[in-house]
Amino acid sequence: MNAPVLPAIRHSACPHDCPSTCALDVEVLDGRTIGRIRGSVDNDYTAGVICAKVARYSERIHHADRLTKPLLRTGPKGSGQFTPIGWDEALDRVAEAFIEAERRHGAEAVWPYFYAGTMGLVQRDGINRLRHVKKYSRMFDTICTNPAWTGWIAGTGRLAGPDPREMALADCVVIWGTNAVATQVNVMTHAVRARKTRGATLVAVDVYETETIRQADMGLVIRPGTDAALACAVMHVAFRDGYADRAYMARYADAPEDLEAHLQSRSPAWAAEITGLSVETIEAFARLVGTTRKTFFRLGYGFTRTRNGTVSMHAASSIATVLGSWQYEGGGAFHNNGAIYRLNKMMIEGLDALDHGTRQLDQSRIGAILLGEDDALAGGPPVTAMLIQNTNPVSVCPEQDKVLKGFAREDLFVCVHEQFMTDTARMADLVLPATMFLEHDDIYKGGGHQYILYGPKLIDAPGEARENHFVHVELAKRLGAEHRGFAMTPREHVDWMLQKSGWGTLEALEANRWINAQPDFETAHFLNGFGYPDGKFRFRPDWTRVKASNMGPMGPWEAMPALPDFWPVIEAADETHPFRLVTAPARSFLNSTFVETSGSVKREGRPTVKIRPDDAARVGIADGDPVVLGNERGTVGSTAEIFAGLQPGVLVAEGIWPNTAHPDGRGINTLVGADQVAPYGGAAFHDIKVWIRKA
Ligand SMILES: Nc1nc2c(c(=O)[nH]1)N[C@H]1C(S)=C(S)[C@@H](COP(=O)(O)OP(=O)(O)OC[C@H]3O[C@@H](n4cnc5c(=O)[nH]c(N)nc54)[C@H](O)[C@@H]3O)O[C@H]1N2
Ligand SMILES: Nc1nc2c(c(=O)[nH]1)N[C@H]1C(S)=C(S)[C@@H](COP(=O)(O)OP(=O)(O)OC[C@H]3O[C@@H](n4cnc5c(=O)[nH]c(N)nc54)[C@H](O)[C@@H]3O)O[C@H]1N2
Ligand code: SF4
Ligand SMILES: [Mo]
Repeated sequence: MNAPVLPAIRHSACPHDCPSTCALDVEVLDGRTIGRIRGSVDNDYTAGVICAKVARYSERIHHADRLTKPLLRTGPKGSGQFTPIGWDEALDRVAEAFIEAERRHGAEAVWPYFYAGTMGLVQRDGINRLRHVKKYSRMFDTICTNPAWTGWIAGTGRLAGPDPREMALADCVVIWGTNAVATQVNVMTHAVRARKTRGATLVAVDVYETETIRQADMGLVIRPGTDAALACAVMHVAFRDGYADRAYMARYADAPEDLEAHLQSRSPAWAAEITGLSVETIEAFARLVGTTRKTFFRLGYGFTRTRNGTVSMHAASSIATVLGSWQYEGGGAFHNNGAIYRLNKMMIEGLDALDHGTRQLDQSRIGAILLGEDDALAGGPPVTAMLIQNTNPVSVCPEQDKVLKGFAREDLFVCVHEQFMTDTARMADLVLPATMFLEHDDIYKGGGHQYILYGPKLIDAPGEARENHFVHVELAKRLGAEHRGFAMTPREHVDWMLQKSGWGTLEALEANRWINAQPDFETAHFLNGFGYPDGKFRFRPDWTRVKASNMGPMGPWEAMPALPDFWPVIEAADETHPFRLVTAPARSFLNSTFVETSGSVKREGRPTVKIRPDDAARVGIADGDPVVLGNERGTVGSTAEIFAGLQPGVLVAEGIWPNTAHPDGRGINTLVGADQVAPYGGAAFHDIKVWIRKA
């Protein structure tokens, strides 16, 4: 009998937009085919665990619907009628369109538009090199992280924190505003380890009964956008009952006396009114964290996707300072490790060519921008030509009705470089086929951990799919854009960046599989001081100076509370819109990715909206009924799912389904507003007032 041929196991990193950035072991079956993907057991953050959707990645990478040829539109925009053309002709056409746009309106009429469909730094951010050299319009990336990061930095002064692996050493883990089971499974690995080995208590705070809430020992289901009220009440109890660490605050905080005085009126009874929790629940939560030194607050993005989200993040992180939790191993708060890597992106992004005078356009307001709304264009010319990579704005951006109208403009040229025929690609004039991560070289860094990882090309791409870097280089040639970075391969870029950043060489990274960038304990726990000149945590942040970019403060920033507080600027329900809608992530999708794989679609079923039995009865809706949701921005068709784990008046729609999966062809983002979250922008995806009725 012949011994079975074992597949080669090769190492990589997950490229998707997920805080976990898992270290992967990939079964390579031959030069074109992969088998199973597993989480690396050797990497102590991944710890052998990855999500199901990436484990079955062969379904996505070997999908019959992969784009394999450049496609030129032959029918009306959005018709889906295309004809295959050669790469040279396709690139020539893009270059011609860009040159024509520049000739008519100036370089700022061209708007390269991208996001984090791949988190690889070369393939994701290389588009900026073309942008900067050509002085095209810049993109202010507001769709995901701004409210969360600004709120975090407001207090701590630095986007970093205690080693996330320390969750396993905590006696209480508070998973706040993130559905970790669905969106970053490794948080659960470390939190559950703390429960198993130390008897730690797991708390989860969300707005519906998620799988994370179900796995927690204490699940707090609150009204959307009310987290700061809960945080304030917890701190009120801490001061009232002697859990507050006054000695710690005297050394490490700016205004503890002001905070204590301010919180006098922020009692559990006050917070109960706002959050919908009972006074007993709030007291119990406050007592638990107040009496557990090693409490680790793992703060997610979900609770910041509201108009008061920045304030909520700051308030929640303030608890760890009032309690002095930062001092203990296994204690403190963590959100993201963006600040620890200090990577030199000069060559990848062409930062030496960056002209700060070029205008910046708000990613989230692409609808208003394409429709030429004056304030959205920042005083510049209309946008008449775009290259889009790694993002699907027609599906994922707010004010979808405007986005669709904008993309339908006859005088707009759009080239979409994609892996699949997404909602956005369907609206394009030209579609270019893109590689997937196992088909090109790139480097990745963890947001939710502290590793830098390399993902080499392991197999050949199907058909004529080409990597993003290839498109940047070929367009640069045709557009006369000169920069050293266009003459380098992705591997050369990675090596250059690592060396210039003091992280060694690519060769060393490949040999060691990852770089552990974890700062020492004192730094990580802010024991050498928080990231402000005086080393003190800010209870009273200067909201005009907590900068996420070089944009000035925006939104209703002047009305932001000076100290942690519930800020009632959320889109409150009213008579015509009696419900508040949250558009949470689906476990088997990743934003609008994986909506094409049958395994994911089978698990998710169809677009649904969760509604409480009493609410449903009141508006005459039964389980499985077709329904319509609406507000002044538009209407969306869905299916009702009766679900008890919500506060009254709250609806939850999971997943960004393709527009075509909804009964009337309009996606959930039709209902979402694009007004800027104060003070540095952001999209309030979980802060929407709506009405609902039976279709
Ligand atoms: N399976 C899966 N994984 C993903 C993604 C996905 O779409 N699917 N998306 C990826 C991306 S791009 C990101 S940025 C991360 C984001 O991951 P998370 O940090 O988890 O953030 P969200 O996905 O926005 O929302 C998480 C939870 O916040 C809850 N939430 C909404 N409003 C409130 C509120 O006001 N208060 C509280 N306490 N909770 C609230 C939602 O109900 C949801 O359960 O996940 C990544 N991972
Ligand atoms: N209603 C609602 N809307 C949301 C959210 C929500 O919670 N609710 N979450 C928001 C958040 S947090 C985010 S980050 C955004 C994310 O929104 P997007 O940035 O649009 O992310 P994806 O939907 O995953 O789309 C990424 C696309 O990039 C493509 N892609 C992947 N790798 C490559 C590559 O190497 N090259 C090229 N050319 N293409 C590639 C994929 O095929 C995919 O179509 O969505 C936001 N939209
Ligand atoms: S958990 Fe996140 S990083 Fe890990 S494999 Fe899944 S999508 Fe990728
Ligand atoms: Mo995101």
